[in-house]
Amino acid sequence: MTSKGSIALIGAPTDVGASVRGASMGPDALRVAGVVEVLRSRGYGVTDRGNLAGPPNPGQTAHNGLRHLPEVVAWNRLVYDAVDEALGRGDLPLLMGGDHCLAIGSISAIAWHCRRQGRELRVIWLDAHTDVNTETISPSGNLHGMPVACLLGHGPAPLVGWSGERAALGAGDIDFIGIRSVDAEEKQAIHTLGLQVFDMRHIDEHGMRNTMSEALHDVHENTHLHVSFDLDCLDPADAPGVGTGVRGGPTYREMQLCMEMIADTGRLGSLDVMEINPALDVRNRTAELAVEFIHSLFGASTLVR
Ligand code: Z70
Ligand code: MN
Ligand code: MN
Ligand code: MN
Repeated sequence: MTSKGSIALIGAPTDVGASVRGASMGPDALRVAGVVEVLRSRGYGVTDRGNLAGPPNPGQTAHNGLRHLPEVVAWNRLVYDAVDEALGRGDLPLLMGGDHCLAIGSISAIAWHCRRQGRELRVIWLDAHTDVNTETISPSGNLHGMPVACLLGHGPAPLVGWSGERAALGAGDIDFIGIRSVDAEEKQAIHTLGLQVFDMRHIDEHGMRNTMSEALHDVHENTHLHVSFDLDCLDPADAPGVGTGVRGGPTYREMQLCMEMIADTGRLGSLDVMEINPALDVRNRTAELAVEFIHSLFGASTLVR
C-alpha cells in the first residue's frame, strides 16, 4: 500500500490529573497492543517519538479546588510542544495518554495551527464524562474533569489561553458522544455554555448512526477533525482498564460504527487516546480494544480495502 501520510506517536505517561493512579502506564500498553503495527498496516508512515518526561505524581490533595496544578501545567506544556512540533513537521499527532487533562495541551496546539492555516477545528469528545468542570464547581479537584472547560476559556488561569486566544474552542466546535456521568453543577455549565451533548439516552433513542450524522453534519473539506477518545467512554464490561468506569456505555458495534463514520469523513487530523489504566486492566484488554478502534478510525473496514 502506498503511504497515506505520517503519524507521530507521542507518549505522555502521567496520571497527575486523575483520581486513580495507573493511567501513566497507558502509552506502553498501547505499544504492547500493537498500535504502531496496526497504523502501518493502514499504509501510514509511523514514527514513535517515545515518551515525554514530566514531573512525578506528588500524590497530594486539592489546593483551592485543584489537585496537582503545577504538575498538570508542566505535563501539558510538554504535550503542547510535542504536538506543535508534529504538526509543524506535517505529521498527524497521536497522543497516547496519560489522563485526560492532557487534552488541554494537545487541543490548544492543534487550535493554534488550525487558526494559522485558516482551517476550521472540530472536536469529537468520546467519553462517559463531559470534563467541563472548573475549580469552583468540581467535586474532586481532579484536572482530568476540567479540560473542556479550560479549552472553552473557563478553567484555572494557568491552563487557559494556550492557543493564543482565551478560548481554543467555541461551544459549537465540540460534540460529546457517550456521556452518562455529569456532576450536578457541571450540568448547569453545559446548559449555560450551550454544549451539544449526545448522551447515552440520545444514542439509545436515535442510534449511533443518526447521532454521528448529526455530530459530523458540519464537517467539510476545510475541517480539521480532532478525536479525543477517553477509553472510559466504552462499557467497563468491555474496557475494564480505566480509573472511573461507568456502566451503560456504547456497545462494541456502536463504537465501531462511530469510528467508521469519522473515518469516512476523511478529515481526521489528530487523535488523543486517553485514560487507559493497565493497573486495573485484564491482560491488556483495554489497550487491545483501543487499538482495534484506532484501526477503524484510520479507515479499516470489512469490505473496502
Ligand atoms: C468527575 C470529576 C472524570 C475521567 C473521571 C469525573 C471526571 N466528573 N474524567 N474520569 N476521565 O471529578 O470531575
Ligand atoms: Mn475524559
Ligand atoms: Mn471519562
Ligand atoms: Mn455540532
